[in-house]
Amino acid sequence: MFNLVLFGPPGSGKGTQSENIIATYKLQHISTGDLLRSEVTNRTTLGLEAKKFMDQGMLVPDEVVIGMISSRIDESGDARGFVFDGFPRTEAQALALDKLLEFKGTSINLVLSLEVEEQQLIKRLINRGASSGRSDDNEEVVTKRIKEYHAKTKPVAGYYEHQGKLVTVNGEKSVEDTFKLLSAHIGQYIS
Ligand code: B4P
Repeated sequence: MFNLVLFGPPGSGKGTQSENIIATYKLQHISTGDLLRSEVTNRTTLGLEAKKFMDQGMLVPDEVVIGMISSRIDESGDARGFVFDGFPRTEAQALALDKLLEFKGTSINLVLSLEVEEQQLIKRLINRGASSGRSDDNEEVVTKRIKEYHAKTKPVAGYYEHQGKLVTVNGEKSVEDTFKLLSAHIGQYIS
């Protein structure tokens, strides 16, 4: 199996690049953002709880997200590998993911961290908010999401750097050029 974490701040292109990666390398996509938005749309108990945090630009509590990921991995059957998009976002989530994968006899192979300058992130997310109507893509909430990223998510990069798995990639190029940069690293593991 090949397991990849796509890491980076809100708006760095994790979701965008995941689409290209899963199509090219036939991996399963696990996006906590998409899973949470689906729970919100279906008005489940989990979704109604998560919405309160998402609308304020805060991370959803670890226990909620970890439980959701555990079920998603269990449902995956015989996967060639996973792309984890937007997960883990805290050190507690990173530890839980290592344990869940160990239980399946596998582990994270590579963490690709998309680097994008802050003003560019804000611009991209506000642009998306204007067309998608996503409740967490307005200037006030985006600023909070970036603050939450620096406080809770950025330290996760250190966790993987310590394991020798972290590689940083320039995420400011076009979608196509960024994909080429990511592929150069993924291609060292699978074709
Ligand atoms: P997510 O849904 O994970 O996503 P994101 O951070 O908004 O953005 P992403 O990096 O995927 O950017 P995208 O490709 O879409 O999180 C939303 C919320 O869910 C969080 O704030 C949190 O509340 C909650 N949540 C999710 N996971 C959680 C977890 N594990 N624990 C706790 N809470 C969790 O790109 C953004 C925009 O940029 C798009 O419009 C795209 O078209 C554009 N773009 C992308 N690449 C570009 C490029 N190269 N050039 C120009 N524009 C580009």
